[in-house]
Amino acid sequence: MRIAIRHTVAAVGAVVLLAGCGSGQVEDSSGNQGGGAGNKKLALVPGVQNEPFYISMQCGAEEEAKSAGYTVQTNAPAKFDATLQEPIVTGLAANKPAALLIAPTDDVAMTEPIKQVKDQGVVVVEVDTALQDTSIAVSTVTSNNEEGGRLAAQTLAKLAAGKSGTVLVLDTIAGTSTTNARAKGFEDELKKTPNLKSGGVEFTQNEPDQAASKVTAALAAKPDLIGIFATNLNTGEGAATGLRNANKIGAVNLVGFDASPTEVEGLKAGEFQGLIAQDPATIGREGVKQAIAKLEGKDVKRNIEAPLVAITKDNMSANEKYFYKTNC
Ligand code: T6T
Repeated sequence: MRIAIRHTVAAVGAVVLLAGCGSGQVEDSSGNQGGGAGNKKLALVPGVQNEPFYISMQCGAEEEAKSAGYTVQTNAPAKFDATLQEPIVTGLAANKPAALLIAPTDDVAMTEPIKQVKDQGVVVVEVDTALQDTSIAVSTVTSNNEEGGRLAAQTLAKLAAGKSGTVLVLDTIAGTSTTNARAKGFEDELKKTPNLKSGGVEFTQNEPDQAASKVTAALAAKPDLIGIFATNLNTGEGAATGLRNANKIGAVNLVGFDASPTEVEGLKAGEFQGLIAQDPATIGREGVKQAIAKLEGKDVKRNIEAPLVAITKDNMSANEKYFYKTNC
């Protein structure tokens, strides 16, 4: 079920500012957006707190901002949940940043709050996830998530080496643009491997416990389960727990997304057979670059693709630079 959010805060401020310039963007005397050339504050609103993917993104963003003379204030919801992310976004009105870098937790429900901030003159850049409405952000920096799903299907096909069986996709939440695209890319690519049958897509709400229970249920319902694709970090870590609890480590191949310390340890230990790692620091860095370019009246790239890499035990050491951080 999709989340409905009420949008009340900041509406008054938005009307006043809109009346001032008519375009929905506040401009300083030089014609730049972002509420004046003196404002060097950037806000980063990730999808969830204390998670290595977003910590690595924050590190990249802070590094880039510092070298350009800007600061980044990061504030993330306690859970990957639009009802918790929305008040953080509307609360920005009290201490307006020049630009907002945001990973929207829902591709529809977060539209209105983000639009309200944009209407107050704040430059919006999407980092990682995106809204369905492409008219709000000036730039979107993300991995090619469909391609990541296709890479996961190819990895599982290789691991199956011609053996037949069912493959399950564990996605996070309907409305998370990135993981939904990964599931789609995976399912499309899987059709090219007739020995592997799709066991469908199940949602975990981004909760490791739910991922573990989905694995337990799938092992009981699908005796020919041969592989699992977990579309993100929490889902992958939970799926590994499910396989461990059932003594099925290695018997069912697990390909995860992301490269958290726990996932990397899991790959070393044989709990995962593959990981599709992203480059969150580059996403943060590029997001800041595009925000500053817009603020300073320079050219902005509307869409930027960050690198992805398929990591297995064999090529782990060559890909250490993709492992996510827990601090900068
Ligand atoms: O996989 C990343 C991110 O790309 C996705 O949008 C949400 O989940 C993560 O943050 C990992 O937990």
